[in-house]
Amino acid sequence: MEIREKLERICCNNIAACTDRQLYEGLLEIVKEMAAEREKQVGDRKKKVYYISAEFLIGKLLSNNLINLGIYDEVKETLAQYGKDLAKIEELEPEPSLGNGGLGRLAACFLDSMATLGLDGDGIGLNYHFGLFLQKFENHLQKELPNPWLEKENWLTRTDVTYPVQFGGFTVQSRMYDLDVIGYENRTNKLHLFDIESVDESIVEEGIDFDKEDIRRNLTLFLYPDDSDDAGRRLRVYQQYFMVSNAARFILAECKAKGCSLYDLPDYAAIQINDTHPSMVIPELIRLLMEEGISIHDAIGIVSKTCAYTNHTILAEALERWPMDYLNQVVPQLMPIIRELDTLAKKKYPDKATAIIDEDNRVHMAHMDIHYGYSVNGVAHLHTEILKQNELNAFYKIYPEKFNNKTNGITFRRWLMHCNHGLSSYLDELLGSGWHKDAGQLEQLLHFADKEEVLRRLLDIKQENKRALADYLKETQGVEVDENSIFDIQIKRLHEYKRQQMNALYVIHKYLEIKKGKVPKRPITVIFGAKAAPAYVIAKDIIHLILCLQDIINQDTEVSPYLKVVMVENYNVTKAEKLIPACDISEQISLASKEASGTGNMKFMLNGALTLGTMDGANVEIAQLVGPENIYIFGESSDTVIEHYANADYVSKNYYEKDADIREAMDFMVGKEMLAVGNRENLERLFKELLNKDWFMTLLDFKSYAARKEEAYADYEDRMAWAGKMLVNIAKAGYFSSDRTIAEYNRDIWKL
Ligand code: 26Q
Repeated sequence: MEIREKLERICCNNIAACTDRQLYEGLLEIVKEMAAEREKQVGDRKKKVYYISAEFLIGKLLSNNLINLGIYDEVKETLAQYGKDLAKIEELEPEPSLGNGGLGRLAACFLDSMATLGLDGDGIGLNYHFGLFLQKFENHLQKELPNPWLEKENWLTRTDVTYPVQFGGFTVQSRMYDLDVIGYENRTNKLHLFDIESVDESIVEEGIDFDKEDIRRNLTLFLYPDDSDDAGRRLRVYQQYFMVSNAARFILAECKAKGCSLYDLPDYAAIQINDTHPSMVIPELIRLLMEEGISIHDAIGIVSKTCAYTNHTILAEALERWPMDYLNQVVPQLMPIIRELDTLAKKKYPDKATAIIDEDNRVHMAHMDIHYGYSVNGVAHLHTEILKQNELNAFYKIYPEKFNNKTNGITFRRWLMHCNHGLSSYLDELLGSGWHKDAGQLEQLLHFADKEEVLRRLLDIKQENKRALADYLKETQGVEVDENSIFDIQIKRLHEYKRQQMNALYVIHKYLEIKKGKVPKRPITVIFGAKAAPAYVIAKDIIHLILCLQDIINQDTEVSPYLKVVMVENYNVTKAEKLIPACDISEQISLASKEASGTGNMKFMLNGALTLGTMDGANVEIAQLVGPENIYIFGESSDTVIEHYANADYVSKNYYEKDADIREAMDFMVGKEMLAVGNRENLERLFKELLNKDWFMTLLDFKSYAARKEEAYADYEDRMAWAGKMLVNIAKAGYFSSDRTIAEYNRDIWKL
């Protein structure tokens, strides 16, 4: 049936009379139907991947699904004939925020790529009703509110799959909800989200407060932020066990349905454990296999050939180590198994560094994954090397064959075709559409490196995107930005290691320079977007600093024609889709060795922004691909940083005392202008933290950061040369397609 007919059918033959909401709900139905047809066509194969993750930051789905079904243009044009605007209809869709940041968004990109490559691979996670909190700014502070996304008509399909899940002292009943994952012109896979039947949204009080003990009602209300209070941590263990117990039962049921003997499980299932959040799937599977009459020894052997672990961080505080007390209370049935796994590991490898249960009676989830999984991967070349040589060195010595690298990637369907129609269709015009499925073909763009006409078009497209962003910011936040200024953007979760504070210090430095009469050649617009974990005090102080700066600078008529600061409220996937295509300079300024990979860096590059960054995470690979003249690298190397930590010899105060620029910018933070708009408590705490501790070495890299940024700003003035750099970045971005990443996972780990 033609799209027009389908639309007419759901609109009672009168598209023009339909409201945008009716059209939105109708499109939802059409997409679901078309997805189901594709599913039937494919059928099941023997082996399947189960990607288990506490987060799937999928973003809005309508537009992407239309693209992947190959009907986006047709729908858009048909609607336009009736005076309807697809963009307006898309705005009605609530954004599911089922993730914190990079790890969750990666899982979503991977689902898209698995389906697009035609691999049989499902995601398994939780159906958080409010996801991550919604961020508001009030009195220059972050305020958290619930973010409901489940409307009556939504993407989920309720299934008949339900299990009783046993915790210490009580049981909850689960139910599985399915969401279609539509590959680009290929198969449909599923994202299975488990919920509790007894969930109760009404227990949410003021803001995002609720009774953390009331597990029967709260289990799937919120996604836990990456840094949380103690009460929340226990709830997180409940969530994790609930997720993996359902996953394990579902996986075993699917395998049985295919006629698999449970001894052959590894031939039917590969389970990818996304960071340690789903690690309890290992003991849970062992437990379930034992219930089927398999010996513990055999069960361990089977599971060890089925599970593979991905590490996403080397920050010590993010490595999950659950106190035995928690586990005894929440999942007593797993404890004998975890103890046995620990005993076996200790017998073979007495080194304390590789123990599952440590001397403080904490269970190291990553250690369990490495001993009892068949693959351990990092997410960028440098990250994997640091895991092998430092963080997980004791394990690397035991199991060198388990370690491998899988440099992250992003789906070009969302991060170019959907978010940047201008650039995407121009690339089609120049190169054909082969790059949609084979991103390596973008390299052919290099043939046009000297074509003035092509370079001009790239600049024009960027300009249009900047104009669109300026309009959006005006509409949504009431701020005016100059579309002819340089758009310098840092958007990511707020964390000290990502060093938004360094960017803010530069803003102060620039402000003071302008005040002294040294005005920049071209105005600069510095854009931030970031959520801070509600319990992360310093992160919230940094937000406070940025919001105060925004106010002071934008109200200063001497400075605001040259410098503007915009902190975007409630940064999320939808906002990223508007910000990234409009960016000139992409800030990737983490302290070297701390950012496992980064994936925002890849999205910016693909959309023609130039990276200002440290040699960290995947920035290293970007630098290698584009060459030193097409990226702005600064700062100390990861080796030097690791040495500073080892020798404990970094003293931030020395940098403050030695350097007048640093001192001036730092002092401003707690000076009278700032205190006139901000809170003394927040600002002084941050100041002291940077002066006396500065664990992530902001002051160490500040001068080289500022110098490199000036260089980038100066280069920007040679528009054609800049466009040449943009072109190289776009052309070389193909390597960062998640299709490449997923093909490597399949080749080396899953072997479907
Ligand atoms: C842990 C314990 C208790 C509560 C929460 C957590 C928790 C939650 C989320 C720990 C970590 C996360 C998220 C981590 C994350 O997003 N890591 C990012 O993963 C990306 C994809 O691989 C990388 O590109 C980023 O470099 C990495 O920071």
